[in-house]
Amino acid sequence: MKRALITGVTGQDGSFLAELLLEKGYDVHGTIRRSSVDFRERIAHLEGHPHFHLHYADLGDSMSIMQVVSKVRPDEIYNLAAQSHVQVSFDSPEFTADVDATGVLRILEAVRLCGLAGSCRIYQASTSELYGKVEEVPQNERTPFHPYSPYAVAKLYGFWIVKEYREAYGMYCCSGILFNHESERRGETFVTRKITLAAARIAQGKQEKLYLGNLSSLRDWGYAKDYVECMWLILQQPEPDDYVIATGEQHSVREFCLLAFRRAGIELEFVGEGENEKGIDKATGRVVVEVSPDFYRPTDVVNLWGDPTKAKKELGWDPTKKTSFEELVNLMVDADMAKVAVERAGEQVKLNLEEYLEKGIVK
Ligand code: NAP
Ligand code: F7E
Repeated sequence: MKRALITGVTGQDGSFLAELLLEKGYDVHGTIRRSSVDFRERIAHLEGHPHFHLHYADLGDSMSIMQVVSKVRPDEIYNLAAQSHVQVSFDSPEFTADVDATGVLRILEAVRLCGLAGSCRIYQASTSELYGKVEEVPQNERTPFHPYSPYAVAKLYGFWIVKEYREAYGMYCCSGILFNHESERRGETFVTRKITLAAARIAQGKQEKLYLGNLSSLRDWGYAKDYVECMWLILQQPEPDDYVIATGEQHSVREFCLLAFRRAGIELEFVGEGENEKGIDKATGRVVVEVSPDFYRPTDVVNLWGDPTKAKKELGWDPTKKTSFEELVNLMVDADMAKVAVERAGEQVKLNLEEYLEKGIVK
């Protein structure tokens, strides 16, 4: 039985990857961090599985990394742990550098010091943000990098140190340069999930308006569950290498909004420009989307579009046979419509109970 270690198992990708590896018969070990509130909802359904194990470790703490690597002695490590929010990286640049850059080095050194350099394969979660202020469109493995945020600069170090250890020590370590991938498990402050949750809340009368930043920003958005398959495929190749993983399609934030609100039952029309642009509910004339400069970034990446030709040819991974853009938007909105409906039902039960208690119907 192969042993895999996933750092960042509580995240969107970590949870999907853990499911995939368990299905493939792996013994799966994941790292978690201590927190004052226990927030592990993405992996709650896996806890108790006989081949799913959790260990405390922090990418900022070499000793904890050494400890978990020496204890698990994994055949494969998937390094997904990161401060992954680009906007937050402007507010916490040093923490982001420590975790997203030096953290990668800590993993590589732990593997070497534990004598696993010849046996343990390592996947590093690299990112399309490396292309940043893009130098060509679409972007492939040969496109020059131009990182454009503290997050991207930290991830650039991660990318290069992985390449360095591959060349210097012959280690099997690879980067997946993944373009944006989303899901019903996406963090609520990333733009796609922020939109699907707001569309569901507005449609069910629980929110008035959605405030967004740059509506014209372009992304190549795929489905996270499809993308974790590539992480595994990348580590199964005869030779270690780096791969772009993308759909090969590009859409704007505005387009994402239009589809999401439509799925929630609201037909939108955008009018105006720049900070004055508004999304109007065509049926009622009500403004439901507005622009707020609070969500503008000091430097923003606005033109990401991946070319997945190499992954298609060498990994046999074909994005045209995977979840389409519209299917992705729909599945995210459907999940949030259900989540909001459950929340509303819960609130109603609470109101009823309060009323019954007040009237003495229940004691
Ligand atoms: P995510 O949902 O934000 O998950 C990040 C994970 O990292 C969480 O489990 C988090 O733990 C953990 N983590 C954060 N800081 C840590 C630290 N100091 N030590 C240990 N663990 C730490 O991110 P994701 O979307 O799944 O992305 C996974 C990886 O792929 C990240 O490295 C991200 O940068 C990269 N990436 C993502 C995308 C994308 O579109 N999703 C694209 C390209 C690359 P807590 O739950 O305790 O916070
Ligand atoms: O922003 C614009 C924003 O935060 C996408 C991470 O997983 O993917 C993710 O990073 C775009 C940007 O993702 C809002 O300015 C407009 O241009 O959803 P996002 P991201 O920055 O692309 C990459 C590949 C990663 O590696 C990262 O880990 O949308 N945008 N209005 C907004 N973005 C947010 N968050 N909120 C807004 O209100």
